[in-house]
Amino acid sequence: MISQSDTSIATIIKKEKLRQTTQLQMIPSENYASAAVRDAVGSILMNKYSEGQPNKRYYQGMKYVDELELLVEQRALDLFKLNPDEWHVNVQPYSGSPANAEILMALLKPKDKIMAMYLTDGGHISHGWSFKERPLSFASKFFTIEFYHVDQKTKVFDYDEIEKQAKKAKPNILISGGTAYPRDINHKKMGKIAHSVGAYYLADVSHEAGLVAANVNASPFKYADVVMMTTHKTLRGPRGAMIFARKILIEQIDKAVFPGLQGGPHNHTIAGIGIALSEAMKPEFKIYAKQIIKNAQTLALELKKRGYEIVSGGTDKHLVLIDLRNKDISGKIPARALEMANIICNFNTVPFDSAPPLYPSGLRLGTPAITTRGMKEKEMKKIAVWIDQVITETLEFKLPSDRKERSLFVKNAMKKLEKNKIIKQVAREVKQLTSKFLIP
Ligand code: DSN
Repeated sequence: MISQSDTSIATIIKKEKLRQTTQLQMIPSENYASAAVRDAVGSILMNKYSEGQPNKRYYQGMKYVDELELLVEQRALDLFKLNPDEWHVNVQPYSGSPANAEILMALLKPKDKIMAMYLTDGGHISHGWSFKERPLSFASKFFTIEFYHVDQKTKVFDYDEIEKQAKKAKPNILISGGTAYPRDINHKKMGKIAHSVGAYYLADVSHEAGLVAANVNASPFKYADVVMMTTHKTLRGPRGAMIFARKILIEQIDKAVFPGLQGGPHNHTIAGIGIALSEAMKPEFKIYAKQIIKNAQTLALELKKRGYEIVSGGTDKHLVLIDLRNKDISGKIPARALEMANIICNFNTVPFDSAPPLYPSGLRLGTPAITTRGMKEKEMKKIAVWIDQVITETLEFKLPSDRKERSLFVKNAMKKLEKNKIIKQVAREVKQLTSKFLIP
């Protein structure tokens, strides 16, 4: 028992548990895994090394871990209704960024070209981000990157434009997916574009994995060569990832995972993934996934009614991106003020954002975790009112144009906002609401 063996760590865990219980967790990539998933991740499976693939290992003592990994692979294929003659899955990746690096290492040669979603249009760092010419990810360091963009007006992808760009750029791989694109992706078109220029199509559905599993977001499997997903977001499992690949590619993928970029698989995590996959097969999960979307759409609509600009005008999934440029404020101070009010979200860049990533113009909100607690449209309406009340209190704090003054300015603004009576009142009301909705 940690509470007896290490009171320092036990106390931190207790405090974090209280925080997760009493605040609204609205970061779209976060969720609450079930107690069964957490049991598996804390189990004795973590004691075992198992480099290699089931029945092809470099260690002895593999009988039960082989059985486990084969079972979890089978569940992954079953959940997404995949034919094992066409698809295989590797359940060993430690998380999303390593999984993406593994896919690139498997399928590309150094300097080959990746075409991916631009970061501020909702893309992901691991698809090849550079900042001020400095490569910030494995992908941008070793490959050539070309980005595609959302339409300037609709903030939605224009697939005809992507096609034209792909014809010119001739990428070796086309990637969709990321962290902040609120719309469903047209995988059919993306697959067609990729294959018309001889590229692989990688669908990174990390964010919407649970929504795809429940059939409420588009499935990429018919059109993609490789599908990557993390397991801890809408899929509600432990932190980890899975790479699904067409049979012809799986040997390269497996080799890139081990020995390419990883050592021993985290067997305890694989067991947790297996439990999450079986939970996602239940009818209740489909209801949950539908409610995630209804909640996000209600939230978007209620915020829109209050004068907030919602990127792309709404959402098809679990996330809502507010563009605060019409309020002339950065997302940084509102995100911190919302934390004071017990609402946890994150500041985020928005399409065509000229502000720097540390002081971007948006706020990103998500509904997976609060939907797990059982909240519905009624609560979303309340939450939208609170978010509006808190952001309104921050409107006077416009960031100074001199970048060097910004950090001190934010510090001083937060000192003032700490005493704000409306924010304190919202914090109390949020606490009251959260006390009625248990966490697993
Ligand atoms: N950091 C995750 C997110 O918040 O979307 C993606 O890697």
